[in-house]
Amino acid sequence: MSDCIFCKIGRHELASDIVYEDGELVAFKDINPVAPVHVLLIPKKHVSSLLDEGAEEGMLGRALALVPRIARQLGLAEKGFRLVVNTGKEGGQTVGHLHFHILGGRDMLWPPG
Ligand code: DGP
Repeated sequence: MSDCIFCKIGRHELASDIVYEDGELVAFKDINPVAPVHVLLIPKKHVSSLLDEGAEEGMLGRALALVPRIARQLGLAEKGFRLVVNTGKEGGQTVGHLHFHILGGRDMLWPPG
């Protein structure tokens, strides 16, 4: 999707603070952080959400397996972190490109708002 902001970040057409990148996935700091550490992990390929048929098992598995590595890199391994995938309108998704929020650096509340 040529006009998708996260596709543009993945193609380096839009500036972002990248903390991890490989051929398939990229993680960058959220522009509007809600925790001291707030990073978004995305596939470079356009996948609109977890409900998209393009959200295939292999990519999802690799993304999930990468989360602890990124969490350690960000200093979140000792105290823990939260992983969130807002999905669809009622799920609170505002950007139509699959993204995993990695949140840490403070105590998280439950239930979430
Ligand atoms: P969600 O509500 O789950 O769709 O989260 C979208 C997140 O994306 C939100 O926390 C703000 C972040 N975001 C939106 N636009 C940009 C951008 O251009 N750059 C970066 N780094 N983050 C963005």
